[in-house]
Amino acid sequence: MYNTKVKTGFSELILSWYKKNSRSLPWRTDKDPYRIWLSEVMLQQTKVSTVIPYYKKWLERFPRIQDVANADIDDVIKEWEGLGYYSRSRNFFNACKIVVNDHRGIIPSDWATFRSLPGVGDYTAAAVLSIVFNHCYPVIDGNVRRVMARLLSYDKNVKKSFVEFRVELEKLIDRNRPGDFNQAMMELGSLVCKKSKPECSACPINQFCKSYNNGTVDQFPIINKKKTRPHNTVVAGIIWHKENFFIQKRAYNGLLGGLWEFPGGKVKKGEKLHEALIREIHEETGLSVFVEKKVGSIDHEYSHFSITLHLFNCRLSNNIQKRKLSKSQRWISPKTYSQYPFPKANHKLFSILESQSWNNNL
Ligand code: DGT
Repeated sequence: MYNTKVKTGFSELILSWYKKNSRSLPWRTDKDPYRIWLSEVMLQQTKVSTVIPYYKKWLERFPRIQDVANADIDDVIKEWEGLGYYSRSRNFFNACKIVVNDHRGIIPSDWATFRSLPGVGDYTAAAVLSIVFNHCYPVIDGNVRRVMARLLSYDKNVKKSFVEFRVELEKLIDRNRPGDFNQAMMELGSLVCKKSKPECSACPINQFCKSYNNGTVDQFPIINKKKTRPHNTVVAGIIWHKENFFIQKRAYNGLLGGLWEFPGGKVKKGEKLHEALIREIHEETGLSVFVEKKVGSIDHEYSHFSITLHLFNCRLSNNIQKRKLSKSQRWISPKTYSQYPFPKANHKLFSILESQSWNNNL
C-alpha cells in the first residue's frame, strides 16, 4: 500500500538541501567513531541545544574511548548529571569497556557486533555505521518517522510503522552517501517537516509528498493520544547530624540510577506527609527521625510521571554512632554536595536551601 517506487531525484534533492541548510554542530566536524557514537547516545530523547555543552565538556574530560573505559562509573554519571535518562551513561560506559577490552579500542564496524554492545539499539547502530563507515542502514527516529508518515500518508499509528518505513527507506537511501542521507532526513524533520507549522513550501521533496499533494499534511502522523501521566506526592528528609546531612546513592539499575538523593519516597493514600517520611526513612536507612521544619516543595516532570516533592528538616532520634555506613550512604557538609551527581529535582531543592543559607536551626 505504501509502495514508494524508487523516486528518481529524491536523494539528490534532499542531499543538496542538506548541504545548504544543515546546522553546523560540534559532532559534524569529522567522522571520529567515538565522538559520533557519543553524540548519538546523548541526542536520544534530548534536544540538540541541551546536548552541545554536555558533549563538549565530556570530550574535555574523556577525549578518547580509553578514558571512558578506565574511568570510575561514578565520575561518568557525574559528567552526565542533568542530561537525564541515566541508563544511557551506564550503558555507554560498559560498552566502551567492551570495545577497549575485547576489540583493542576499535569500534566494531559490523552490524551484529556493534549492535550487541550495551545501549546500542537499531537507531544508534544505523546512525553510527552509516555516518562513520558509510554502511547503507536507514535511521528511524522521531523526526524521520514524521517525515515518512507525511510522505506516504501513513494511515496507521506511526508507532507501528518501523518495518514498513525501513523497507521504504532502504529503497530511498543514497547508496554512496547513506550517512548524509540519514542526517538529511533527520534535519529535514527537525527544521522543515516540524511537528507543528511544517514549512512545506520550503521542503525539497514536497513533490514526492503524498500528504502535501493531497493537502492533508496536518492529519499526519497519526499518534495515539498520550495517556495522562500519573502524579506522585513524594517526601524527602534532610537529616542533620551536627553540620552534616545524610545522602544515599540510588541503585545503579533503576530510575535515576547511580545518582544521590535524600532518603524518602512516595506518600501512600491517606498517609500524612510526616508519617510517610518517618516510614520511608526507617525502611531505607534504619534511622529513626523526628520531622521538623519544612524546607520547601518543588514540582518536577519525568517522562512518564510527575512529582511534587516536599523536603523537611529532620533530626535523629537514635544514636548514629553505632551504625556502620554502606558505600552508598554518606554524611556530607553543605559545602560538598556539588561533588555528587543529584537528580534535577534535587537541584531545585538545593536552590531553596541556598536561599535559606542552609538554615538548620531545627
Ligand atoms: P519505588 O517506591 O519502589 O517506586 O521506588 P522509587 O525509588 O522509584 O521511588 P521513591 O519511592 O523513592 O519515590 C521517589 C521519587 O522521587 C522517585 O521517582 C525519585 C524522585 N526523587 C527525586 N529526588 C529525590 C530525593 O532526593 N529523594 C527521594 N526519595 N526521591 C527523589
